[in-house]
Amino acid sequence: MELSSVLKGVVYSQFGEMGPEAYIWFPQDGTLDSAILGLVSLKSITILQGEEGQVPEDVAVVPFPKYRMNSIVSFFSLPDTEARGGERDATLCILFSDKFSSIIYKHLELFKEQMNTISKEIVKREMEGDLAGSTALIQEFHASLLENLRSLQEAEVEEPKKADFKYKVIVVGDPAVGKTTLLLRYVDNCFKEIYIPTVGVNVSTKQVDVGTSKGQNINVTLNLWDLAGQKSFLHLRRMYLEGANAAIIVYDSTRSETFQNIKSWFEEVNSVNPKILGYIIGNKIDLLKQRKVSTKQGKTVADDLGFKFLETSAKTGKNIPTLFKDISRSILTKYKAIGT
Ligand code: G3D
Ligand code: MG
Repeated sequence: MELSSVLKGVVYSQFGEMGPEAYIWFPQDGTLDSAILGLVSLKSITILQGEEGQVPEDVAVVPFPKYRMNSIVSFFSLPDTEARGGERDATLCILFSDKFSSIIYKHLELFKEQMNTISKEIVKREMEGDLAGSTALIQEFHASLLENLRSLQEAEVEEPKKADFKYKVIVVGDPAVGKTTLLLRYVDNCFKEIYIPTVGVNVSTKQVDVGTSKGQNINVTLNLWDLAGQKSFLHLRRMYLEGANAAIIVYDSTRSETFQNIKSWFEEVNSVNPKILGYIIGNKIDLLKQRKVSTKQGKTVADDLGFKFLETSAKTGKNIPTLFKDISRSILTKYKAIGT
């Protein structure tokens, strides 16, 4: 696979006199045209300034659906004696094809570290007024990202496990509860994600070794369906839900309204796919102090609906392997008898 189809570019933007502008970018072959560059700088810097003037510590994942791209943005400030507060906002943005969003989620920490290093280097160059130095830096960063992706890809294609059974698992829930993070951070081969634009769905795969039965090792492949973007669920309901072997309904344990909406998600799923094997997942349990929904409340609702219940953190990975293992085992028990 051409890795340039995965990596779309690197853009360094500043909040200049005229507002956000792309300052240095790579590649320079015209694939990043002025419309894309304008949008990238505007959106990344606007997000930065949405945080009440605080520079967010972390990086953010920012989608550009119009260009079928997804990005990681890291924020930093440039010393500027003429600017208010003596600082100017800047962002560094890595653009990926959104077919490969799982690369972002799976390797977020790695990219984050590299972006922090590069932005520090940019600040140094800027203080010296070394524009050529910053330009070379962005270009080198782009090249090193390609190199990085190559090694990640090589590491992933080794030893594909033999999958004995394949199943479709759908994930639903309110926006921002952590569906995509939960699925993509623990995906097996992030170079193999499939995007179905007509439905606005990302399908990633997860292979689960469920142990041995009658002396034979059994592997299960889960095709995990995740809604991309904010497309209206109503329009794609049937295609999304049909043929699913299991459904995961996710809520955010720090936001009660996402918990209250479980019932309506359940009804959506149930209307097309009654008696489906289902899970209610209370996510973000790493945010101890912000918790609004108790384990007991979650369990009670799941019991009422006849779904299984687990609490997870897509951030720390807590209970995610357990979830996938349990889904695989339960699906096997439910469907194996009637073939696949
Ligand atoms: P969605 O696909 O359900 O819309 P996302 O949700 O996976 O895009 O996640 C929304 C935000 O919640 C993301 O933060 C993500 O990092 C964060 N998140 C997801 N799961 C967890 C978790 O278990 N713990 C914590 N602390 N955060 C989580 P950003 O800031 O990128 O929007
Ligand atoms: Mg999502």
